[in-house]
Amino acid sequence: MATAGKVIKCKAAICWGPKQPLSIEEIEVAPPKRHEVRVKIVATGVCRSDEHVISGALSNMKFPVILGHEAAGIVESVGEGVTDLKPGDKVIPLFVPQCGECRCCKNPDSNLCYENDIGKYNGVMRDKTTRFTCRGKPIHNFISTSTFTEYTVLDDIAVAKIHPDAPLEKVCLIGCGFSTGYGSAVNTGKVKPGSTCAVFGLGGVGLSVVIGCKVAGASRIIGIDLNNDKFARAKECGATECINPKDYDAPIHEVLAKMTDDGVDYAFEVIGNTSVMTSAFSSTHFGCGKAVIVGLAPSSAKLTIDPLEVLTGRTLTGAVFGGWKSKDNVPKLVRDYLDKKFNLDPLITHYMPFEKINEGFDLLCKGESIRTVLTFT
Ligand code: CND
Ligand code: ZN
Repeated sequence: MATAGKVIKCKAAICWGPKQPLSIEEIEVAPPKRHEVRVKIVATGVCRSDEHVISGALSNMKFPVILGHEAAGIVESVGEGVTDLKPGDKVIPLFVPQCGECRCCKNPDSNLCYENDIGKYNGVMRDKTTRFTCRGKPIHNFISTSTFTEYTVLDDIAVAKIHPDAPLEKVCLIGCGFSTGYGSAVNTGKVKPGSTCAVFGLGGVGLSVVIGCKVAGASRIIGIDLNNDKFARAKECGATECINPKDYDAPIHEVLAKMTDDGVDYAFEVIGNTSVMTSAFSSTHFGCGKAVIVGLAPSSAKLTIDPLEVLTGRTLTGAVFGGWKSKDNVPKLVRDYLDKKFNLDPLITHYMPFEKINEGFDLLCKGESIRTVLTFT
């Protein structure tokens, strides 16, 4: 490519600090260094985790930063030492990288590579620097990805090559929302056929949990949300019934206990609210219930649980990116999508040009969208 080895000027959405709209600006993107890849982003989704930074809920974030972590694109150029990717390859950035060498990567039961930047938010590449500048200032990276830009640079452990037939404006959801929810049910929860599941929060990630519970053969999937507008789509994805906590005087775990002969087999918290996490745990059946935390709570939040509920045989667990070892499994998930094993259409409510990114976040905050996919023209 004519741009290889050169600085690229392009559009990006800069988050200069919390509680202000993203600003579309021209940035410079340096060429990839050793074991790095420069990618042209084609489509990127608007996820609640990005909004947590904009709202200030994640307090240890470094600014300015280019957010965005759910995307798909095409390799523009590769740095030295990159063996598995070449210009023109279709790829998905990985917000949980897979180095293949750390203790977690070597453990078949874990997917949380040591090279991840979730919670630490150092905002840099593996070599501790960034490839972005804007108005002469360096701009931080976001969780190994930064996809709210026409071009980004990724460490090669944070990129998966996908099938050349994959429609990028759909499979971008495999970069976060779909895989996180679906994997939370099939990997982390290990939902069994015939079981009863409760899914708290029916946004893009929650609906993907519902899809996972259905694929795993759950016989009852109860969707819970404060917004009744989310129910029709949840049923389309496989929820067998939906309830709104506002319609009951009793606490929601008591309502669920009545509905399910003393509690559900699996409960998923897909909101990021610690009091809902407590209720989700209390909603599970003694002796065998399992609660899975999927939602990302504000930085300083603490979770309260009754130890007797643990003692009596309930399990509390959680995972990022649905427990998938990312580089190994993202290409397989894309193939499963192409083989029609699941449908991403019910998760996408809006397409918009990238410049309308703030509108995409407004829709999410008003509860009017599931996923908005932003595209570069
Ligand atoms: P989104 O905001 O679209 O969905 C949340 C849903 O919860 C909405 O439908 C709300 O109406 C509903 N809701 C809010 N409060 C309550 C409440 N008290 N009781 C019942 N329902 C409520 O978010 P999303 O689906 O994009 O993301 C969901 C969470 O998952 C969020 O915290 C996000 O940061 C997190 C997440 C985690 C991971 C991971 O790797 N574990 C990856 N991506 C996102
Ligand atoms: Zn690793």
